[in-house]
Amino acid sequence: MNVLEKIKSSITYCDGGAGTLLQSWGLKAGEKPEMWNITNPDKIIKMHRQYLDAGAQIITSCTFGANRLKFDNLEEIVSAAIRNAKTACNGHDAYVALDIGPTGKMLEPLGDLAFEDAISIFSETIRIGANAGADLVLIETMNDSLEAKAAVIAAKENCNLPVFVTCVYDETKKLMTGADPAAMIAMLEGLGADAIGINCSLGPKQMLEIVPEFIKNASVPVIVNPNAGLPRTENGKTVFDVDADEFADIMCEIVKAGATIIGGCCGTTPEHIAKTVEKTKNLPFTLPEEKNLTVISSYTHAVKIGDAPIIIGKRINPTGKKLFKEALRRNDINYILNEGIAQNKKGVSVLDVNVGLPEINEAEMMVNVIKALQAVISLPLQIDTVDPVAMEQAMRIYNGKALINSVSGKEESIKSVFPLVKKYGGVVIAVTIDENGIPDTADGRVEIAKRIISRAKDYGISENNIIVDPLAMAVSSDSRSANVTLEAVKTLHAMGIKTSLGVSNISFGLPSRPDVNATFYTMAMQCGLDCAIINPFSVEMMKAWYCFMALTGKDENCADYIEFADALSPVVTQSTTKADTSLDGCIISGLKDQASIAANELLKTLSPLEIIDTMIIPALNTVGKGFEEKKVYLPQLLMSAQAAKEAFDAIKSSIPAGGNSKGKIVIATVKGDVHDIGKNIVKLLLENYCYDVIDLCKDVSPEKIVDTVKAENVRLVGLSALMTTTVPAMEETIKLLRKAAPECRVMVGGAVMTDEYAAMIGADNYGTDAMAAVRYAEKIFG
Ligand code: B12
Repeated sequence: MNVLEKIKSSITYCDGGAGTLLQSWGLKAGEKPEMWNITNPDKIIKMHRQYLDAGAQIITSCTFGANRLKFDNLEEIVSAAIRNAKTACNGHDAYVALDIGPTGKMLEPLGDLAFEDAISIFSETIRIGANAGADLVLIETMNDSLEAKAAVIAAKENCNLPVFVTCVYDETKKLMTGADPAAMIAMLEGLGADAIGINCSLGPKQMLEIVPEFIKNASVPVIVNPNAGLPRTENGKTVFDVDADEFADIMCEIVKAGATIIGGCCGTTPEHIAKTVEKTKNLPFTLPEEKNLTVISSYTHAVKIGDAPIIIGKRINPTGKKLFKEALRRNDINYILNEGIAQNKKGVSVLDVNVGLPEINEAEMMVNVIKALQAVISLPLQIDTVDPVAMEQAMRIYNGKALINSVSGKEESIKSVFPLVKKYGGVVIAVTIDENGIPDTADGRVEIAKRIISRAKDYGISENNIIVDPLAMAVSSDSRSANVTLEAVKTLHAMGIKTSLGVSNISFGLPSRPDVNATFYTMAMQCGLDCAIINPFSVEMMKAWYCFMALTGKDENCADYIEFADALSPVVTQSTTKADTSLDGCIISGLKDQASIAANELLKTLSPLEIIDTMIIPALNTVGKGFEEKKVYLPQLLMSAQAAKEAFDAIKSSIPAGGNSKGKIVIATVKGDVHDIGKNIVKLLLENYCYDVIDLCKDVSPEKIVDTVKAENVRLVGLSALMTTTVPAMEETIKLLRKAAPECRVMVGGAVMTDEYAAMIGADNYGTDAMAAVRYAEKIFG
């Protein structure tokens, strides 16, 4: 039986954590366990055997961190790891999973690792592991959806092994970079993962609460590998509190909730697995049902198509737009971002992205626009192009499961689009046109739709991943045209096939087009239309949509309609398409270039400090609050921080440089902390007051600070920390400074700091803001 047959026939047991066992056999803190595949193979084999004896049927190779960024001898390590696991399996009916953990670097735009480089890093490990004889690839502990996507693509491109993927969710049921389970399931099932689930970070009790989200959305078997409880620190050591018995009891509940592939992660031992096997083995085995959902996703959430009509914003498209075309020629991505942000504010669910212009490189532009949009907007995108190269590159880089516009009934189109949909996942809009043109009857269009769907199945793409666009044609040139389209929508809807329309074609050549469009839109929704590509700045169209939602009972208590109607003041109905370009607006939206322009503009009327205090800091506070409330995601937080930095840089150049130095001051954001905006303001002000500032930047080790203080004979140090978790690093730095340079004074600051904290960790002074740093420096240097 291969592993895919196995997971579909009974509960399948994975192994548990490696760390606890290996440490008890001599693995030192900081030593890389992967090396033990070569230096201590007997112990690695012994660990695997203990798990196999406990009942594990899938054991994971000791290759979690095995990638070329961390090891020069990758080939040797990975082959040895698979060999050790296979040796351990002798005499056991078990499978070896090639374990793939995160690269350890953040992907762009959050970090500096390019998406294709991530794919290449994973590919190398996967090729070696597959050649060495692994039975499956287990991609685990992923906390970023884009990195998970890179790993799955690498697996699919480099081997034919089954691919299992588990990610790390926090207690708010989201990945670090924002994705919820439904979004991850949509993307990973689209990419062809064979089993999907959760591991690490949480204990079984917390995971039990997430399992229903998986069962509700997944069609493939669900994996649950919890830690032995929530990790906590005791005397500098990480400890886990859930013992084998309690663990196994909760795992019973997890199996009852629908998970069928189970094991453990950090802190779990062979005993945890043995107890789990013993207590769960006689429980009923039920696989998740095939969901047949039509669902797309972004890097934060999934959008299900079919419940209520969905608006696809159509304004990122150069057709008939002079300014847009010029922006594309100028490579003005900000113009496009503004269109996206403004449509997002209007409440669309998906953004159409079309950047096709004969004179530009569409594929390159498409990729850049998708990256830029996904850095600041969390809506799913519709990739709208007829260029197969642009389509493939966009689908590859897209963080989620995209909507694709479009495939037609022409064989040429089918042959170029469907292999991409099969490989990358996606929901594709099928337009009812073929080699013979557009049929002028509803039946003719439905026939093409059926043929496209049947051809999709030949490629292994299911009907739920196809949305049919039966095409709206100008009613001014054929008075039957609206009826034909509506009839086709109705028939397709009755067949359970999802539909979409580009609505505004219908009014071509007529006066007062928005009224015609809106009426047609309402009629189409009444026939069951699922999606429409519309201009969300058309008040008529939005009225049609809000009214329809209210009238069909899809808007509870008509609340959305009332809010919409209230906002329809004469000013709003001017349908301005401008995003907010005030400085705080730019920072909140994460628009870097515009933040810089806005800051320069403000300098004409405000002082640099006024801008910092009344614009930059409040905007960052708004974003920070949104982040805390999980309304803003890490990528957006990062873009806001970059926008603040741009504004800050603009202001900096207009502050006059100080005179002769009054003294030397070292400043740094402490180890483990990368927040440096506040520290930079402190630096700016100190320099402004004629101090010679040695800026050690961020994430600075205590040793480096001490060395600099000694080498430069410095009398004052300013330390910044913004996280509760980095206050200990500040304390450590102060301790070292006291020993090495007792005469040196230390002032501290940063959002988490308070007077009490500062006293507790032995600082000489606490400053609430940058001015306080200057005042203290004046005191020290006289
Ligand atoms: C921007 C930002 C980021 C940016 C940082 C970019 C950069 N280059 O700095 C990015 C996106 C990278 C980021 C990442 C993370 N962040 Co952050 N981030 C923020 C945010 C929104 C604003 C911080 C800021 O710049 N404020 C504006 C500046 C001007 O204020 P300030 O630093 O306090 O400085 C002023 C004073 O304190 C003082 N001061 C500062 N230093 C010093 C030093 C001295 C000597 C003196 C006298 C005075 C002084 O003067 C300054 C001017 O008046 C805050 C939320 C918030 N509103 O504070 C969260 C926040 C700090 N981040 C947080 C978290 C959790 C994270 C992440 C862990 C997220 C994640 N899950 O990965 C990572 C951490 C990465 C790391 N290892 O450090 C949490 C911290 C929670 C906590 N209490 O521990 C916060 C509070 C958000 C939240 N509520 O959850 N973040």
